[in-house]
Amino acid sequence: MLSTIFLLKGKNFHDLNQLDIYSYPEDIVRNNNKDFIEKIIFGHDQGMIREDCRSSQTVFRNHEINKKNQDNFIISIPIPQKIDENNVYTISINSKMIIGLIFDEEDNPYDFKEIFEDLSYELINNEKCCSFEDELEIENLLITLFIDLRRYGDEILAKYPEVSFQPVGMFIKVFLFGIDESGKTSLVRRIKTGQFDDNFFAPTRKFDIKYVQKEKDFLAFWDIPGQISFREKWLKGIQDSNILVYMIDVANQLRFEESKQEFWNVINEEVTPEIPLLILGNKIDLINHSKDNNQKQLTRIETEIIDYFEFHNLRDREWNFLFTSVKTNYNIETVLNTIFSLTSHI
Ligand SMILES: Nc1nc2c(ncn2[C@@H]2O[C@H](COP(=O)(O)OP(=O)(O)O)[C@@H](O)[C@H]2O)c(=O)[nH]1
Ligand SMILES: [Mg+2]
Repeated sequence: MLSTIFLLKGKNFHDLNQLDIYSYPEDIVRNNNKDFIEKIIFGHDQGMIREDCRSSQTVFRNHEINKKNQDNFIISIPIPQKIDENNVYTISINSKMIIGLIFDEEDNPYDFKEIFEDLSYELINNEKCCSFEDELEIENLLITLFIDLRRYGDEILAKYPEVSFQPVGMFIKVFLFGIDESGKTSLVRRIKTGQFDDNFFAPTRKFDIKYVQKEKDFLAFWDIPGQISFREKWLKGIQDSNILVYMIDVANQLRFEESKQEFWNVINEEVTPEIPLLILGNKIDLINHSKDNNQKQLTRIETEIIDYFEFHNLRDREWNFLFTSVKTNYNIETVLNTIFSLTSHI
């Protein structure tokens, strides 16, 4: 599985201190030493894999720059390298920048050759989504590439070859959305690890795709970050989802209006009504209810929420509502069962 994407950019590749390094979602500077970066640059310089060289005097040639066509970025053939435990696959752009992928050890980078070349070319030259001058643009480029490559790896490479040998269960892509603080990241964590932590800090800036295996079936949770700048990219991911899961913090009525807007913005963007929807009213533990009228009260709140959010305006889409508490584990197993039953046709 693709674990990290990075970009190296610098006027002078001799001087690692002057190199701008971007990476997602792991910080490669923290996890790897200077050696790692040097080996990557050396690999490109020589056009071959050289594991043993640690020379800091390697020259990064500019032979690929096409002076006549400054507009088009020239993308080199990807170079695979095994550096320490890392399975690295890199392309250079105009011989001035390097974009690299780090895979798990068992992956074969050649499986990604065409898609890596094509996507990079498409984004950089056809869509011209990045001039490499602006940090946010670079970050967005890396995120887009990461998401698309990872999806390719998970859905095309991982899914199909295995089927013929050992039939696996379903691969379900869950598109999880809702305003921040509703408990999305906590839910995925609860499902994955069984844990809940009030003080768990989940950065919202970075995208998050978490994989959960339930017996033979495989769930990929796309937990969308709230930041406006990343949203567009994420919304592209809706189209091939198998189920949408929308989460509301039922204890925070002050944000109901905002949450409702978020819901309809996403739903109106999403044009395929075949994708079922599961609505979760989370943090039900925070709403006081006496034991006696528990069920009655829940039904009343459910009706109020459905009215307020106008879920009855959902026309053709199959949908379901559940109260949850990620904190007390209330209905979490039911969430999984409902996801399976709503997607059982795939
Ligand atoms: N009381 C209560 N708190 C919750 C529940 N689920 C999540 N939280 C808390 O709500 C906050 C936001 O959760 P988080 O998962 O980061 O929300 P996200 O922004 O939607 O991903 C965190 O402090 C969680 O501990 C729940 O069911 N009950
Ligand atoms: Mg979150």
